[in-house]
Amino acid sequence: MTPQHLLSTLGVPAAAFDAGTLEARSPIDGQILGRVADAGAEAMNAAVERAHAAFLAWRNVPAPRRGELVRLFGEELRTHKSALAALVTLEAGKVTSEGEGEVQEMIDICDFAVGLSRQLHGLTIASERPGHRMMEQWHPLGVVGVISAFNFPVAVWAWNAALALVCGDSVVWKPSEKTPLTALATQALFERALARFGSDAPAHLSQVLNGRAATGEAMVDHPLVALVSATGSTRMGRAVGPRVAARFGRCLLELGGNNAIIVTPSADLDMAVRGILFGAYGTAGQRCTTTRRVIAHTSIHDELVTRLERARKSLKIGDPRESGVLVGPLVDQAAFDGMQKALADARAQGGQVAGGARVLADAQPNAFYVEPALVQMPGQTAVVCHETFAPILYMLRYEAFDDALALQNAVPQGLSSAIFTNDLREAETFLSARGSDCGIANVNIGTSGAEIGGAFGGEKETGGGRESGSDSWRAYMRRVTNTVNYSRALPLAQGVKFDV
Ligand code: UN1
Repeated sequence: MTPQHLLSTLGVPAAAFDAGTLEARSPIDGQILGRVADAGAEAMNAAVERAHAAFLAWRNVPAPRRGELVRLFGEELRTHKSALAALVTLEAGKVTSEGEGEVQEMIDICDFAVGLSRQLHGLTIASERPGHRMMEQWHPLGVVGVISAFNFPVAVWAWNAALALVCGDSVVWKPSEKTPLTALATQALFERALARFGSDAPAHLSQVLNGRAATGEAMVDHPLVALVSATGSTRMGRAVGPRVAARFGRCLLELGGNNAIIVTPSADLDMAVRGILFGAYGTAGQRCTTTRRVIAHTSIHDELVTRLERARKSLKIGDPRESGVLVGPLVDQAAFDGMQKALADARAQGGQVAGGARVLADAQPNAFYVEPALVQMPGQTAVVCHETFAPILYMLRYEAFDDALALQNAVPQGLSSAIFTNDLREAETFLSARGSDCGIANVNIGTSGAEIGGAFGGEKETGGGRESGSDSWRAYMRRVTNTVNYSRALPLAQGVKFDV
């Protein structure tokens, strides 16, 4: 199906993607898929004001009823899963099953949010004063601004929007400049759900504004945006975080990762090899959870390298729509240049590089396909500590388990981590307070491909935010502590006397 056909199947009017200064290109072949308008700061400011008006009405709609809207949206996603997934593949270059997995992740978070819409619980708290009761309530927060990245062009928005909507917030979305069309399609599906929902949903409950930096900056700076939830590079987070803090807004940051897998002597190597391959080379190394480092015990290091090398060379690279292809293209030339620079740095820092070359350049001169790279490093040098958004796996060795833990934690990022071991002591130590310092720590599975039920995010330069499952919803609400006095006296707390 052509991109135009997919977009119209998904309900996007042609006028939305056939004019404008932002070009959407397919990483598959460099073809222009469509052109969209760059909204700009003024349009963003107006959208935030409309969103705030929507919030003022939506916060009064009972939460379970708000959940009904998200349920209807989940139905639209189920109906149009393959079309939206195909568009994700075209615009982000993901292989078909990963495109479908991404839409499934949206459906999953909708289901989660529907249940949550009846569970936005607060606590009751024992008061120290007689005849008093304390409790806390969670109330809608306001306008939630979402900044998303090209690599999960729709699922990460859905994590935020599904929760925000049941929490009683309105949503304004600034998608990646590289993936404006999947955003328009998602919005069109949301509007279908809105049309079926009924008149108690206010206009402008969820809006999408494509654009360049100025569009996003206006959102970041707008005092009516109560929460900015931003996914992307640490560089982007460093720009966004302080600006939101300067106006005392809330930020939820999900930034870079530098995720490692420790492989110990007792590990099931067949499983470890599979986990590492998907983690390192799946999505062409373009997930924030991608496995970027393996820390292998000296006794199994060489065997692991041999097995990984054999498997790496057999991975089918190419058009992500073709069956059997596991590694699609890099998103653009800048990603390719970044990868080549990292490999040159790795060589200069003593690394032994296998793979990494551009392939299919004759057939696809405007696209960037690469052989995934495996790099044996003499130690955790500067390039290993840096997140390069490409399929490069650095191999490191360790002798003592504590050294493996130290290496795992000695990078600036703290998103995901894993250990392959059959030794209970090692596994539990890895998960303990003195183990992995990441937001995600796994045993005998890889670093990527998290389910939506858990809280997703990480520490240090990853930004500290938590999205998706568990109690991440609390970031989208404001907490109010209530003390109710049902006695006839007015005692003060802490025994303070103020008798008049
Ligand atoms: C991201 O790369 O920004 O855990 C999100 C995973 C996916 C989400 C990744 N569920 O790999």
